[in-house]
Amino acid sequence: MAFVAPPPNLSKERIQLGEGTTFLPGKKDPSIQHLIDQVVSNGYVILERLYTPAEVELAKSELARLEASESSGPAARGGRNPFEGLSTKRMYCLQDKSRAFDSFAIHPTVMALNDYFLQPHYLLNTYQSVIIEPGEEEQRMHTDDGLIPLPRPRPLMGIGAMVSLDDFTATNGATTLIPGSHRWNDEREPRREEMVSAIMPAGSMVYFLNTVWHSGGANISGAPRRSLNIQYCQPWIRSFENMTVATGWEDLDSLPPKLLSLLGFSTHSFMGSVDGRAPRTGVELRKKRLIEWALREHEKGTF
Ligand SMILES: O=C(O)CCC(=O)C(=O)O
Repeated sequence: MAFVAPPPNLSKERIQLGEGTTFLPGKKDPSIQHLIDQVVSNGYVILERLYTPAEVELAKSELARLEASESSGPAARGGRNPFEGLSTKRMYCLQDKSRAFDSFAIHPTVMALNDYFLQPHYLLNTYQSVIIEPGEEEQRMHTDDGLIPLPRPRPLMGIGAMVSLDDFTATNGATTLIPGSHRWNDEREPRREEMVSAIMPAGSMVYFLNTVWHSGGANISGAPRRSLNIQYCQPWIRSFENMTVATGWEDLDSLPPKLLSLLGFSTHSFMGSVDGRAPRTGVELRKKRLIEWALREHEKGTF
């Protein structure tokens, strides 16, 4: 992996959607043209019954199993602030918790959409479950690129996708979105009345540009609304060198705190967190897990 010259300026190929979003179009799979058209026009598309009932059932049973376990994470029994949702349960880092969730994040249709809207080698930005319990209020309206202070029209930073593990209804907290808001400039403020609910059967996905205004809905039904929140981001949203992996974890205490912070053992709001916690805590938990794994393997005689 050599350090090579940056590519030529591709700015002229950028597409601008209204006054809100610009993006460099990537590889287009003609079989999904109708889906691309909906995303370009509304900012989102609903992909009905993308996943099999068996995949959905397995995901729900794994969520129930994980929720009961010690390693479920700090928001598994309720959010820590109104944005996470005080009556909303979240488990982060699903890719690290069970193999049952793999197929959701790499569905070919989703990858084909990402191949068009994002640049090659895009990344998983967050992978979490969002279980909105009865009584939860509407989440604050937001865009998922809200932590990046660039003026609109701004480059597309990523994609958000909500997978319904239960039917999403008008009363159980279906994600609400404002159609066309990916085209808005910075002056335009979102209004609740403009939002529409992503009503869809279990096993579906609402796929949206992260310049779209949206929120979790209020759950006034009697049952939880289970879902997966899968977000992807541009491949360039990271440092040249992967500093948190490139720095030995054995004796992090010997590094000056300022250097640790520069190496990514720090957060910008939620960015940089590990399983909903500070990255340093995440690393220490992983070290412990590795030591326990090595001891088990040693007992088995592997080494
Ligand atoms: O739960 C939902 O429907 C949306 C959640 C969301 O947008 C978020 O937490 O960023």
